[in-house]
Amino acid sequence: MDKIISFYFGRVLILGRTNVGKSTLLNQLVEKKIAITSHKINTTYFNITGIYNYNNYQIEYIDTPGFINKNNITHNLFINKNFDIILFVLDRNKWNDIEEKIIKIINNFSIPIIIIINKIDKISNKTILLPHINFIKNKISFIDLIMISAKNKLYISNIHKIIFKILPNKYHFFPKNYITNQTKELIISEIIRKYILKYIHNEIPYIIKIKVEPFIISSKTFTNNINILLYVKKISQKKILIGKNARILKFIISKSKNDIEIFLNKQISIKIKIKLK
Ligand SMILES: Nc1nc2c(ncn2[C@@H]2O[C@H](COP(=O)(O)OP(=O)(O)OP(=O)(O)O)[C@@H](O)[C@H]2O)c(=O)[nH]1
Ligand SMILES: [Mg+2]
Repeated sequence: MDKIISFYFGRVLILGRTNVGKSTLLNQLVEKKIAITSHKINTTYFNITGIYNYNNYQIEYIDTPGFINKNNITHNLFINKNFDIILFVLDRNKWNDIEEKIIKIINNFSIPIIIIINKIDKISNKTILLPHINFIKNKISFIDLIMISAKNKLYISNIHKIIFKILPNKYHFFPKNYITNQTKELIISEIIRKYILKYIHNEIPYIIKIKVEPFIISSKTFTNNINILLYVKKISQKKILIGKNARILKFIISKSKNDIEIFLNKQISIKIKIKLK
């Protein structure tokens, strides 16, 4: 007689204000660096999917940009999208109108919520969280609450364990080796944005559009050329981006090149054009 194997699959939405550590958590959950993270606000720009496989379990994690909560667009996420679980990520006991907005929306859907209290490595006396946990209990009904440090990889596996228990009994949606929905072009544009964020210390990174032209990795040639277009709004922004003696642009290129080569496992050359739009 054939042995019947049960498969479990579910979609898990990661929500929370900017900078709470959602993308850091996604990378830890899928054990791969697929989302960029930074200490600056509004780092993530697109929803990023990461797949975690374990035996007959498959979890699709969806990391969201924190800024959507500020701009009242969180509810758009739920249109025509089915989520099985929500991870609501908080930065220790920080709570203000953004968290209020988020719970107003998620309380409308009967989706199980897991509260994630992140950055506990920054608290020496954990008991200060107790009154906050009581406060959250009065605000929202959740199925579990976990305290973690995404940065230090503390208690991440507890999240998987809780999710496994409530994952729907469904066939897997993705092939086993599928890790992310991001195209290589999108990942490269995210790498470049990371270094622009790093070397430019004002609001410019948020008004730059990065377009990586589609390319095919060829095993025949030693290096691959990657063409990148950066769109800025003003000539002054272009100047800042290039820097004195092109210092900043060279920095961004050399740092990005290194990361992209690791990601593609291939030597590349990068050409960046800055255009006004
Ligand atoms: N100390 C500490 N820092 C953390 C932890 N998790 C994340 N961080 C830091 O918090 C900052 C923001 O992390 P991200 O993962 O980019 O935050 P995010 O929620 O994805 O932010 P947006 O994409 O803007 O919505 C980064 O500097 C991380 O290194 C943690 O557990 N402890
Ligand atoms: Mg992020």
